[in-house]
Amino acid sequence: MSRTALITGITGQDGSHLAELLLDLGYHVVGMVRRTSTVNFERIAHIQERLTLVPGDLLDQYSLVRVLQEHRPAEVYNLAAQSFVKTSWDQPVLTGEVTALGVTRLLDAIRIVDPSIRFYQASSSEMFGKVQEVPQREETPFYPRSPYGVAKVYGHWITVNYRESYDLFAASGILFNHEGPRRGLEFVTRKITNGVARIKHGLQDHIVLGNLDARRDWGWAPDYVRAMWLMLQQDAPDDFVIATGETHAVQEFCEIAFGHVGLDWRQHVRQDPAFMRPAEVELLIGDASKAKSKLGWAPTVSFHDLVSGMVDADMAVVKAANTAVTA
Ligand code: NAP
Ligand code: F7E
Repeated sequence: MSRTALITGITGQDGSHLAELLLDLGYHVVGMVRRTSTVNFERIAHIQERLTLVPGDLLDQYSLVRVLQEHRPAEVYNLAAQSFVKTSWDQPVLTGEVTALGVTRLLDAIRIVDPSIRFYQASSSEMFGKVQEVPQREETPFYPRSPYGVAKVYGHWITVNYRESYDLFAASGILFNHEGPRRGLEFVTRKITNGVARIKHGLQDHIVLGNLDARRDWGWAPDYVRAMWLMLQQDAPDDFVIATGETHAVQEFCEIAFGHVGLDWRQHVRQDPAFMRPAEVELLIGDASKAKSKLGWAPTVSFHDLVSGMVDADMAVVKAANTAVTA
């Protein structure tokens, strides 16, 4: 019989990639989805028939207990979160409830229903915030710079605490930014590549961004979900940094993205303080040596190919939508 894995946040970028990977590996994949007034299954539509989708919410403790009791997963991947950093200043309490306390609700449900479940927590490089060391590794002290970052620090430490208190197999992946064509349109990479495609197709003239100097360690999302799975296949639970080891400024992303379709970014990018953050994370660059040596993990896509691949994907999406409208 195939192993059952539960994914929270299956409708998100990472959830959809992880579901594909686990299906390929022969898992029975259960995805927890929250109630919405319109269906938002775009990222999993192509695999929906192979998934078991069940209702539940990280805000609702009993729904988590019920999902575990009914579906008896061997592995739980907690990817659900209020994940947009900028929104975490507008909704700090909700961010704390979902992104921080939601982890405790799920861990406690596991402790009660079946403590042999293997648990993955989606921790984040945003925990490093105002970085205390360059590059950042598992031992680098945290200094979060947003309510989101603070919530992720809580989620990370409650995962460590449940591992040490109850001997749970609870692993925390400290993942640096990872992107792809399924990235939400509000994040800077997709905002740029979608904007490039729309400008190239004559649908708009420019995009408006915030801080162009911020530097991130951007990787390819499918590589990163593979690391999540690897963490739960080890003999013992542990924490791992997952990153490319390269850092690039938002401006460099713009240069490559616009340049890829023959445009000069300086003619199409404007800045507005509305997109600046009350406190910024200026520099992130990760050291994934531990993941390389213990998990055998390495990134497969270069920064240039990541950017150009996202532009190509958005060019195709905009072209298809444009053709449908004008047909
Ligand atoms: P995403 O695209 O924003 O997806 C977030 C998911 O969480 C969505 O499926 C969303 O459901 C779900 N969700 C939100 N609130 C919920 C609630 N109260 N109960 C149940 N589900 C809820 O995020 P992502 O980029 O895939 O990231 C996955 C995880 O990794 C997140 O925890 C994120 O914070 C973390 N992370 C991401 C990165 C990155 O670069 N992508 C890096 C480090 C860590 P709806 O579709 O209904 O909104
Ligand atoms: O911002 C700057 C912005 O929103 C990246 C999440 O997945 O990765 C993500 O968080 C940088 C920041 O991602 C705009 O100020 C400039 O410095 O794409 P982002 P993020 O905040 O790094 C981490 C690892 C996570 O865990 C999160 O869940 O780009 N920036 N101009 C802009 N950012 C946005 N969104 N929009 C702009 O117009």
